[in-house]
Amino acid sequence: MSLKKNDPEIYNLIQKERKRQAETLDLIASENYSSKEVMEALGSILTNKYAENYPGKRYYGGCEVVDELEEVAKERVREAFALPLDWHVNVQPYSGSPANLEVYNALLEPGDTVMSLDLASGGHLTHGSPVNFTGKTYKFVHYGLSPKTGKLDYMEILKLADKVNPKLILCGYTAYSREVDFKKFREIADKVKAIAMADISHIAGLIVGGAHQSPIPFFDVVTSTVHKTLRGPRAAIIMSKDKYASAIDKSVFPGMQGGPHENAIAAIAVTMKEAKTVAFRKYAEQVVKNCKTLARALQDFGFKIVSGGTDNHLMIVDLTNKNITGLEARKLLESAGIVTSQSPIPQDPRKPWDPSGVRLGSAALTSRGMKEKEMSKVASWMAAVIADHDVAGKVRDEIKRFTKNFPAPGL
Ligand code: DSN
Repeated sequence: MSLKKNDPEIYNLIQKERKRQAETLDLIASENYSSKEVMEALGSILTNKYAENYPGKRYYGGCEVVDELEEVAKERVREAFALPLDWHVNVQPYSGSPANLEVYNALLEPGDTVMSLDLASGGHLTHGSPVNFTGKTYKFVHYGLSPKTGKLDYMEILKLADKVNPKLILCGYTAYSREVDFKKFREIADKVKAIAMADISHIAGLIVGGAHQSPIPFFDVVTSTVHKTLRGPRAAIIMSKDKYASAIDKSVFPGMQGGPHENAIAAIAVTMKEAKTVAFRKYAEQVVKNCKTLARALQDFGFKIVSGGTDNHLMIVDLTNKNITGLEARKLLESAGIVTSQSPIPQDPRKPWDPSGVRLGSAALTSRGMKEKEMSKVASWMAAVIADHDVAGKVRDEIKRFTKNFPAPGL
């Protein structure tokens, strides 16, 4: 009895994807390689269990084991993020988008004003994009990045907050490469009496690993996915001050979700244990070192990096001086075995599907054991392919050989 024997079509597709992951360089800033242990929990018999509601008050029998499991997962999140005693954890959100919706649903009324960074400047669809449910339901007012520096301009954010008087200010980004001053956000939120919410999906692993400041001492509610720099399963968590706990729990269940995915919750628990190790602290530090090295090496090849560099695991490469669009670059690089995502640059004159930049991240390559030397090599491959499209095939072969020396965890 095996997938290989009983469903070779799906088995073969998984093998094909495994090979693709092994033989390419993953520079997608939101991706990573989970450990075998995380995947073992995710693929376990826990997938069979229904457990609507929370430990101790489920609607189903037979929940004594998953009750214990969910408490362990919550406790490990508390430890990993060093949560104060008056903070609450919910580990049931299916992923980052539901987690954000669940917080809005708990703390806002439709039509309430919320401030966030716009998607094109590095926000997220669920941060009030007009095409998203959040943008249609709440009155999102977007702050941008300084056109001069490509960085957050806290004075401008304060001015806007004073003007629009938001009920909630959201700080959290999918494409912002600089350290965030969470204390400043707290001060702005206090001035206008807004709830301060952070979506740390991208930088959560850096925070737990000590390579980025944490918003928790300053904020009221924090959401995060677990699968980016944290290297966990595709799932999410909500951490909040106790005074919001009941509204948030009710919003998750029964407000917006049914039965929690206990297999994913087990994998969250495994992730949090891994994230507490010394090895993970070293990993987080190396992610940042690698990203800085990659940015500098690309700059040496004449690439423009939005904001002039990076403090975290990602960067946006502005391709306007390279005579290639973001989509074209993504496809060209992919043909050479370098996998990225196209990305808008601040105030991008081009459309989101084919914007002016690509986003790069160092989290996945660092999980494969690559260091500064390898980042310089990656930059030189990228520069060679963008300068001369005809070398893509040769680079593809070199990368296939190169990746053999850096086996990805879990593959
Ligand atoms: N789509 C994710 C990213 O790539 O950043 C965020 O959810």
